[in-house]
This record gives sequence, structure tokens and C-alpha cells, in this order.
Amino acid sequence: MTVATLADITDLTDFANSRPSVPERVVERRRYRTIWISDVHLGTRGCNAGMLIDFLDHVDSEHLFLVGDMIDGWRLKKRFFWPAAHNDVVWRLLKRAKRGTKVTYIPGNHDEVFRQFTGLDFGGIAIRRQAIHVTADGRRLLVLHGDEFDAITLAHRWLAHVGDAAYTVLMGVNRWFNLARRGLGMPYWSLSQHAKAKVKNAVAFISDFEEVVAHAAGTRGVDGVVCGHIHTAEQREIEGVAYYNDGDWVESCTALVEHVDGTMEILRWADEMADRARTATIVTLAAAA
Ligand SMILES: [Mn+2]
Repeated sequence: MTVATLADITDLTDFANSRPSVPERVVERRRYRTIWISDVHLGTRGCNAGMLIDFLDHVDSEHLFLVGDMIDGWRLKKRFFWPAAHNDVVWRLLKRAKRGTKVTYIPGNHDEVFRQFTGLDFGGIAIRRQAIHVTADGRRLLVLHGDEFDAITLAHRWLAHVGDAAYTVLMGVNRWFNLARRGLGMPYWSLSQHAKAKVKNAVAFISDFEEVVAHAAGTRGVDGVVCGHIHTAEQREIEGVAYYNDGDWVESCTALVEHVDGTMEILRWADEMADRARTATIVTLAAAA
């Protein structure tokens, strides 16, 4: 793995002359009206930057929302970790803004250091605490990270850090597990996602969170809410409010997209990449036959 030096990172200030280490793929990009991604956790080993780069090279949109925890400041403070692929993600996001995509960045709790820049615009990226997005079919959606409703994060910060440590271990296991799978030619499969679904408490926490967020959005008179934070992509109606969660790029590698007619969809990129690999194999076999 190539590790970026501090010089590579500062190169982003000379953006016009900088190049990503993984060149952009020349493919026809799928067009969406809006794309939401969050919980990328750049600066950690758990971040699936390679898959996110693949995603960004295959899609395009008028609006792009970065819904928080893009960079993991908590972890970076403990240990500096910044491989070239993480730089490439930042490069692609800046490039997108430069090409005319309306990019809004809503910092989360792991990148809360950027919240002090709320209201400012950097390199064509608007930094906001939250935003209202109006869909093509006229629905008003409140966009926020979601930690605002996480009682554990707010009331017992130290407890959140203990949870964070356990989570780091699980992510480490998940990473080795998938390296082994890749070695065996098997597609990515989220062990941690599976483990979480099996744990009753985690499931109860997720549904509590979803209901609290949807309820709060309802009292604010919007038609729906888009958030991230709990690393669980979802799309469902709660108390007459549309609840959307764009998931994450640590476990599930998901994004939320709005089609040109206002239809919403969750994209599961690990599945998309596996399907593409399978199709390529079939084409190769057919060509050989
Ligand atoms: Mn978060």
C-alpha cells in the first residue's frame, strides 16, 4: 500500500496541478439528481476507500451531500493514518465541486472540528450544520448527521469512546476476514454488519434511533429526513415521515440516491462490484468459448 506523505496532502492546495494516485476511470457515469454519502471515516483502517473511489468514478449528480463523519478526527488524533487512497477520495470530492456539482458538507461527531466553519464555503463546498433538500417531486427533506439524537453520545461521552474501542476491534476483524475472502476470490461480505443484526440490543438501538429522528423531523414540519451516523442504510415511513439513512463506507458501503423523478434508492456498492466482476467473468468465458 502506498502511504501518502505530508507533502502529498498539502499538494491539495495546488489542486489544479495535483493528480490522484488511482487515475479516474473513463466510464459513462450513471446520472442521479442527488447523492448522499456519510460515515466514510477517512483516516482509519476500516474505511473502504477503494470501494468509494470505484463508486465515485461510476456515478454523477447535480447535488452531493456529505452527511458527516467523512474524516475520523478522534482516531487521527491518536494515530496518524492517511494512505494515498484517502487522499484520492478528497481529491475526487473537490474535483466534483469544481466540475459544477453542488456539494454540501454537514460535519458529524467524528469530524465535528469542521463544525466551526458552518456557513462558510471552501473550494465550492458549502459547510452547513444541516440543510433542507427539495426533491424533484416537491418533498422537503431535512438533512443532518444524526448524532444530535444519540443520547449516549451526548450524555456519556466516555461511554461512546468505550463503544468506539470495541467497534475498532470488530472493524479490525472484519478487515482481516475480508482480506482472507479476497485471497480466496470471494466478494466483500460485512461480518460486522451481520454481527450487529444478530445482537438484539443493537437492533433495538437502531430502531429507537430511527423513530426518534423521524419524530423530531415530523415536529419540524418536513416531509422526510436524511441522516447517517448509525452505519445502517434504511428507507422507510415512520409516523408519516420518510426516514432515509445513507449507511456508511466502513461496513455496508452504501449510498442514498435520488433519481431525476424524485424516486429514492439505496445503492449497495459491494453487491454492484460483485455483480460487475461476475459479468466480466462470464464475458471472458464466453469470449474464450
Ligand atoms: Mn457519527
